[in-house]
Amino acid sequence: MDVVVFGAGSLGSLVGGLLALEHRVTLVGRDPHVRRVREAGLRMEGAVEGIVRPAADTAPPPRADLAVVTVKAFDTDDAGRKLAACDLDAALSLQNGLGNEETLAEHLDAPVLAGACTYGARLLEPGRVECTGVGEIALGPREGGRSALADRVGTAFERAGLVTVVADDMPRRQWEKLAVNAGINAPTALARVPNGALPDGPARETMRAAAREVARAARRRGVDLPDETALASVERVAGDTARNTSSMRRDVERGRRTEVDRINGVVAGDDAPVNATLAALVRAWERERGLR
Ligand code: KPL
Repeated sequence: MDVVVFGAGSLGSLVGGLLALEHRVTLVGRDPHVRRVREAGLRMEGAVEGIVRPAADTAPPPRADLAVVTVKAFDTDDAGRKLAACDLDAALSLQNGLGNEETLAEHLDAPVLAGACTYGARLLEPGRVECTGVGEIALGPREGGRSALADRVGTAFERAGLVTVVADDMPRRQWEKLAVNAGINAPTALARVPNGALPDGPARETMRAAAREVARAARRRGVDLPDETALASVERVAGDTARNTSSMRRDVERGRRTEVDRINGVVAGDDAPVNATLAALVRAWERERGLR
């Protein structure tokens, strides 16, 4: 399969590197990372080890069977515009937050699958990515149900050794992941603590309340996500990724814009005071630094 991975950050590089074990992959990202990958290959370390030599560029190739989109949520529109120039059979979003598939579908003629990824990744330096945790990739039609395309993409991912579930309930899974990200990302970014500081620390109730509000917002939209499922999930992930720096904390520490609009911001207007407060605080930080 010819795969273009659009967004060679930490997760995109890891997923692209793993796919390159079996498929023809082009990583699209920024220099100096893509230049280094082109010149010396991509070194994977940690839970997965090896060097692979995918193609690497700053723009997508003219054609691919599949585009895997891994850019930050606020760059999805731009990714869709750039990928529109590429002749694609399908696209898959492996991004944080809700609404990315719809944004991509506005630009692409190809069907867009939804995905949720729990692999942990860290870019160590240009050309080097660390796998900080082997997770799982769930993928399927964005409206739920099954499709031959999702089965085909799932098989291609499995052939490359990625732990993959082809799911018929992607909307529910995405809301559950939203509950996890809403509970973990902004609190760890604001307090500058690792994920594991939340479950037994002073921000435990903030984490739980944010996840509970997301579950309630999901149910209002007809998605069956009980409070208990969202709470169990946010506590499990915070524990499983205890030593991790959340992606939002990393963005804040690097002085970069965050994905708060597509995470806490999605439910902030939904009678969700904890998410509204978290979103307002992170947005205030972004505004102060001229990032929005
Ligand atoms: O997805 C994550 C993120 O940081 O964006 C979690 C699951 C919270 C792991 O850090």
